Amino acid sequence: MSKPPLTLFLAAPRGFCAGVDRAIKIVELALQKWGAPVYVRHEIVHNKFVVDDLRAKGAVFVEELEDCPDDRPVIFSAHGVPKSVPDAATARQMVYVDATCPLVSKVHIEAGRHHDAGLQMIMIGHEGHPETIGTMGQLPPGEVLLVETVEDVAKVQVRDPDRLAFVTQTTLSVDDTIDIVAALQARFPSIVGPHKEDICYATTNRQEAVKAMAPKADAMLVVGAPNSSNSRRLVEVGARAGCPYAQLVQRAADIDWRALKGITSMGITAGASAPEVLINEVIDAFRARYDVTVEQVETAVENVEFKVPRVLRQSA
Ligand code: 0CN
Ligand code: SF4
Repeated sequence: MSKPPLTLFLAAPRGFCAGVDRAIKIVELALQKWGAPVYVRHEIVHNKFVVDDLRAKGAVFVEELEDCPDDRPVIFSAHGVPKSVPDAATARQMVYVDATCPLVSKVHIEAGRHHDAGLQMIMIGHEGHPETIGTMGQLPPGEVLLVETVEDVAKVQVRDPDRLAFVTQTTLSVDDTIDIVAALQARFPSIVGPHKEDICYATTNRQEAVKAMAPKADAMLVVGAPNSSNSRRLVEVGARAGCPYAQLVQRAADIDWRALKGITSMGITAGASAPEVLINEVIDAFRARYDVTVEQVETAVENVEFKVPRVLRQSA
């Protein structure tokens, strides 16, 4: 029986960003330099397959610094950590390497600068996400107020409406954040902030590509993990841009083929923490069932690269 035809739109850019690439490299280089075990506080990036692969090479993943011994190196995940974490590691004389993405560190520095200038901070982010915890944890408790929605902006209680600044999580929905920033500026006209927000280039570019691809496709899959904020935002963006079916899958085995019955076009993208092998696995699953014609939907070309910390460079 001949396979049904399928146009497979591939969003570009998709998959790994420079911060994820660097964070994974840091764990690999640390294992080379110090041998196993090397401890990693939190999933280095939000992807089970990346984590399992590094675990097989000798990394030990824990949620808290207290779960690490004093005498083994520890790496902090790409999402960033509260100031108390490196402080505690220093107090215990531990060797640590910070794999926080430089674009997250930039937000930490911004928050510190505003605080030093005497401004109270508002963070736009998702409650409980490690990046939000890390950024809020740059300042003393109570100094950063969290808003998640436009409704939260109306409710937030500030110390002085004329002495405020805002920062954002790097992996938010660009469109939702525009609305939240506008609400903040309407309620607090003198609020200080970044030029637009702190959403990173990778998040922005992946959402742009989905917006271009989604209206053309009968259905769309985002390769990524359920705890990956940027991946989940891509599903929302796809649905809002008019794709009738947008779903997150960790790998090919998660594809609900019955839901895709009758489609003639399909869009595929991947979150910033999803490895290329899993994207290819998903594409191959379509090739096995359909006569696939691949079309790239490219809205940007990325050439960002971040260096690993100096302590790991000589062994590279
Ligand atoms: O999926 P990630 O590990 O993290 P979130 O999207 O949940 O923040 O991707 C890397 C992003 C960072 C920092
Ligand atoms: Fe850095 Fe953005 Fe990648 Fe997060 S998604 S690691 S902030 S480049």
